[in-house]
Amino acid sequence: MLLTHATLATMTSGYGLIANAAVALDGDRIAWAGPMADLPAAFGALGTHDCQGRLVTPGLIDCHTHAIHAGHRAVEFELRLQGASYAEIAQAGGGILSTVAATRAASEDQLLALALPRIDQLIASGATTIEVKSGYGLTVKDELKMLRAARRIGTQRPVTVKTTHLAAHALPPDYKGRAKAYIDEIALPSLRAAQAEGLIDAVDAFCETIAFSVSDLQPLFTEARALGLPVKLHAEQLTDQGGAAFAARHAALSADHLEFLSPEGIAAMAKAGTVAVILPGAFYTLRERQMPPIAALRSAGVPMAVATDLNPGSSPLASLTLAMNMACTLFRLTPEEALLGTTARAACALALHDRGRIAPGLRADLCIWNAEHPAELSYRIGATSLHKRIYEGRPDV
Ligand code: DI6
Ligand code: FE
Repeated sequence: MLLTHATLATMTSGYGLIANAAVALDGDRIAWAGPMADLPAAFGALGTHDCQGRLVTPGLIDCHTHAIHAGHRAVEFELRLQGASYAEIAQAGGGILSTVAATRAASEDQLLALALPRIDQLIASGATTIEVKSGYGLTVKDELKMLRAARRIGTQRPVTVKTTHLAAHALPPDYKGRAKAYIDEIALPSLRAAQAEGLIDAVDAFCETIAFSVSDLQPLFTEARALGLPVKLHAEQLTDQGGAAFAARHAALSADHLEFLSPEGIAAMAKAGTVAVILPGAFYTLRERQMPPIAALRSAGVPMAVATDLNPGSSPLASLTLAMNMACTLFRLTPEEALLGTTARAACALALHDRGRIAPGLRADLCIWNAEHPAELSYRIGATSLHKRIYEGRPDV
C-alpha cells in the first residue's frame, strides 16, 4: 500500500514534517517514507491511497489507562462539586474502593464487555496502542481476572494492548493500617501468578499518603526487577513522597502524574532516563492547583509523554487528542511536545521501540487526520478529526 500527497509528521525529530510526502507500507511495516519526488520507482506499483494533503502521523499511544473496571463514580463527582476532596472520599471508603466493589462483582467477560466501548472511544481519537492496568481487584483472584480481561482486548479490536500489574493501587478495608501485610499477602503473590501466566508487561503502584509509601513498595519493586519486569509509578500526584526518585532508582520506564515532583526527583529521572507521563485529565477533574514542573522537566531533558489516565474516579477521559489539548492549555506544553507525548515519548514509556515514529522498519500503525498542520490536533477541543486509522498495515473500514 502506498499513501501519497500526505503532510507527514514523522516525529523523528520534533514534528519531522515533510510536505507532499509518500509512505510505502510492506505488510505490517513501513518500507519507505519521504518526499513524493524521491519515491523509488519500485513503490509506484503499490495500491495507492491519495491523502489529498491530509496530515499523517504515527498511530497514537495511550501509555496510562485504567480501562478495565466496572461501575462509574458520577455520584462522587457530585460530592466533589459540593466541596468534598478526592482524598476525603477515599478515606471514607469511597473512591477507588467503590470501583473495587463493582469490579469484584463483575465476571471477566463482563469486564471485557464494559471496556470495549471505552477502547473504541480511544481508537476513535487515534489510538493504536493502549496500556491497561489492573488495580481494582485487590485480591489475587480479582487482579488476575482484570489482567485476563485486559489481555483479551487485543483479540477483539485492532489495537495493541500492554498490560500492567497495579495490585498496589489501594488498601482494601480488611488490610486497613496493614500495608506491608497487603504487599506480602496480595500484591507479591498476584505479581508472581500474573507473571507465571504471561499476563503482564510491567508493574506499577500508587505511591501516596492515601495509598502506599516508598518503604511499603520496596519489596514489590525488588521482586518485579528480579522477575525481569520493568516498573513505573503513580508518583507525586497529591503530595511529594519521593516516589519519582524511588522509581528512578529501579530504572523505571516512567513516573506518572508528578504535580508535586521535587528538583531531586527531576534530577533522578533525568539520570535514569525515566519518562515523565503527564496526566492533565486527573488534574482537571480534581481541580488541582499545583502544576507539574514542566519547565524544569524540559530543561533537565526529561522526556515527557501525555496520556488519558482513563479511569472512573479522577479522569473519566477517553480522548488522546483532548488530553493533548489539556496538556497544552493547562500545563503549557507546546503542541509539538504534546504530539511527541502521545507518539515517540509514549512508546519509550512502554519500552516499545518499533512504533511512535514514521521510519522504515517500524510498524505500519498510522493516523490520517482531517487536518493540515500537526498543531491542529492539540488546538481543537473535543473534535474527532480522525479521517482514517491504519493498524498493522490495514486501514480501518
Ligand atoms: N491515580 C489516579 O489518577 C488513578 N489511580 C491513581 O492511583 C485514579 C483511580 C481512581 O480514582 O479510580
Ligand atoms: Fe492512573
